[in-house]
Amino acid sequence: MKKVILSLAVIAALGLTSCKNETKKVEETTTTEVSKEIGMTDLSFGVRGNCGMCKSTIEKAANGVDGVASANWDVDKKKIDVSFDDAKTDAMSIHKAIAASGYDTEKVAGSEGAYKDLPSCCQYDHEMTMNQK
Ligand SMILES: [Cu+2]
Repeated sequence: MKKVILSLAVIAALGLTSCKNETKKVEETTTTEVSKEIGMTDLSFGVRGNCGMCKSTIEKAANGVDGVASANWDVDKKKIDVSFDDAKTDAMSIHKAIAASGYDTEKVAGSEGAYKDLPSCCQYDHEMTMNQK
């Protein structure tokens, strides 16, 4: 009798596990569908800058654009990775926002006024190569 109860318990446990797995699969599918609906676009482009302070200024400028979900500027490569909702904004708006904060991008030259207001350590060389490997 004990054996029967034990095997019933095992079956119940297996049943629960498979239920959990199914639930997880459903959740994953839903998440994928949602992100497709939102239509996130990933973009990388060159942005000049020197240091960690530049990084926070550049990323703050990019994140300030409505529709930008994430922004990560690479200090060594002089390049930014942005993820944005293309229903809300476009690449050029992000270029312009970064340029307005004083930083050169591949497409838009940085605002000279904002550049002059940057801390001296952040006043990068305008000849700097962007998108370094
Ligand atoms: Cu800096």
